[in-house]
Parts: sequence; structure tokens; C-alpha cells
Amino acid sequence: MDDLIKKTGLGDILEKIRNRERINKSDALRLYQSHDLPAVGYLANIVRERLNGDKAYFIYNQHVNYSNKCINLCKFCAFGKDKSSAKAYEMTVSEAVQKVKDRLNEPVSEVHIVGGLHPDLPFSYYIDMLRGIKEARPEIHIQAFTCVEIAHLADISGMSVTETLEELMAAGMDSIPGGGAEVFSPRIRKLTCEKKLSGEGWIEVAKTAHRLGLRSNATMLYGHIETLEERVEHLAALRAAQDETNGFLAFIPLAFHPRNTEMADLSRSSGIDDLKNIAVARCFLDNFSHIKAYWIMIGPKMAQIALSFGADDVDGTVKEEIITHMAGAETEQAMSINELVRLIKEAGRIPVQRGTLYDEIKVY
Ligand code: V47
Repeated sequence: MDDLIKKTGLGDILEKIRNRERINKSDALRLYQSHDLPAVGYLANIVRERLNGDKAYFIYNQHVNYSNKCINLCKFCAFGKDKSSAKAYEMTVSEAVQKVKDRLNEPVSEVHIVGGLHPDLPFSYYIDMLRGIKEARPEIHIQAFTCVEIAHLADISGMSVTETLEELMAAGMDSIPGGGAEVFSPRIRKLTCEKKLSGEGWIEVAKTAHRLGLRSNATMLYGHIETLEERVEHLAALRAAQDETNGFLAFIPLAFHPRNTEMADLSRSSGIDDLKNIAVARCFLDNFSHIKAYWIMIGPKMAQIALSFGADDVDGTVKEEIITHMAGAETEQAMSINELVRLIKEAGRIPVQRGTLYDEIKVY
């Protein structure tokens, strides 16, 4: 196979990967530009198997989207709504806590909490929600609030980002999900989410969290108006941040879903692009242990194939996903453990049910 790869013009990248040498930005761009998808996948699979062997992780998790009211209203988002919209909602603290209580009979190990940038809720709402959830289910891992929400919470509380994070941690926040990163490029942010925290700001919040001992994820929203160069710059910024703090757990490429957004004229990402984003990330982000194929966004079938293109994680059971479904996702809102295990086994991998920090709960 190595000889075949050399014929695709990617031989020098193969050599670097075999020698555990870092690939550079122009290598990553060449991988994106290559039409030899199996070759790109083969390279990614070398890194994937070096880091994670045949293991493929999933988690028994639950999502709680406490409110969609948002002051940013990004053009790619179908979830966020102005507070005056008939479609705007917000849960009371006890309603959000009830979502967790409703599943006490299930082995949920993580609750993933995100919402819009709410115009009015006080800082105490977020603290009470975290405390309430921890009281209802003390052993649950709370992965809550994107870096963008955390910067917003610092604004409304009048505290520094460090102090805000410390208060949230004291109330029960255990780690930070990877949303809100979008594409760091100022051009893309200006065109799609002008009001949002800048790319530098997002990375600064993540690094601050890491320095406090919190782990976080990182994402990239691809398949809209970004260029391949902008994707590579995004990955480069994440790799540089990870070199500094080593606090990122996983990278998750997020496939843009256009329906009900202001960018509804665009079409959905192709299968080739879904796999390339996984594979290029796996080759380039050599300091990230995990690359997640989020089945909610690319579908279970593509997530299964992604396990041979660099991904070692398919996210989890999820339950009640709203953000992607409002933007037209046709996937189910939940998958059972049996379905996830079958999907992974048929890909020739070993299913591992994990905790948020990749502690192994059960090997199937
Ligand atoms: O921040 C918004 C993105 C994110 C759309 O950390 C959209 O493990 C596609 O970050 N089409 C939220 N994407 C989801 C997210 C996430 C999901 C699963 C796991 C983890 C993790 C993180 O979804 C938002 C935004 O970047 N998004 N609108 C859309 N129309």
C-alpha cells in the first residue's frame, strides 16, 4: 500500500507520518486538495491506529439545550432566536434539572449543556442549574457551556474569565464542549457571525480553562463559505494552542446543515468532504488524542466509515439533539448502545463505552 500512496503524489507526507514527523500547513492543504480519498484515509488511519489501536469510543450521554434565545444570531444557525420570536424558549432551572432527573434510570454518564447567548438570564441561573443537576445526579459529568457562552457569562457577571470559570467549576461544571469555534478566520466570522467572540477570544478562553485544569473539546464548522486555506489555518491555531496547554480532549468537525438558516441557499456537505475533514484533522492534529465523527451531523453510516478514515469516536447516545435538527438534520435524535456497538463492530473496531475523559467504562 505504501508504494501505491507514493504514486498519488502524497509519498512525502506518508514518509513524514511514518517517521512521526509533523506535517505542515501546505501538506494539510494538499491532503484537502487530493482527489485520492482512499490514500488520504490510509494516511489518517496510520495515525489513528498508532494513537488508539482498534478502539472506537462512544459515550452514554444526554443533551440539554436550556434556551435558544440568543443575542448573536449567527447566519449559519437555525437554533438561536431573538427573544421576541414565537419560536424562542427557555427552561427554568427546575425544568433543566428535570431533564436529568427524567433519565435517572438510565446509565447516563455525561450531560452536555449548551444554549444561545441569552439576553437576560442572570449568572445565578447558570450556577443554580449546575448545582441542581449535580444534586439530582452527583456522579454525572457536566460538560457545559461553549467558550463563547463562558465569555458571555464573564460579561454578565462582571468577573474575569478565570473567576467565571472558577465559579462554574465550584458549582459542578466538569469540562467544556467544543462548540462556538466555527471557523476562526476573521473574514468568515465577519460574514457569518459578526457579533460572536473572535477566534483569538475563543482560544484564549479554552487555554484559560486548561490552565485551571479543565479539559475541553474543539470543533470546526465546515462546508459553507470557508476556503480550504481557512480550514487549515483553523487547525493550525488549534494545534498551536494544544502545544501550549495539552487541554483539548477531542476535535470534532461539524458538517454545516443549511435548512432554516440565513445560508439556506447552500447545499449540505458531501460524503467526500465529511471524510476528508476527519482524515486531514487526524493527520494534522498530531497532538490531539481523539477525533470524533459526530453521527448526528454526518449520519451513522458515514460515522461508521469515518472509523477507517481517522476517527476513533462516534460521540454517543445523545438524546434530544436540537441544534442540528432545527437546521434540517434527518438523523434520529438518539442511538441505543446496541446500535452503536453494532455500528462499531461492523467497522472492525472494538467498541469502548467511555466516560467524558476517555476513561473506559466497558469494552464490548
Ligand atoms: O457551536 C450551529 C454548530 C455547534 C449549525 O464538544 C451548526 O463533544 C451544523 O459544538 N449546522 C454545537 N452545525 C454543537 C457542538 C458539539 C456537538 C457534539 C459534540 C460536541 C463536543 C460539540 O454546532 C455550534 C455551532 O458550531 N452549529 N449551527 C448548523 N446549521
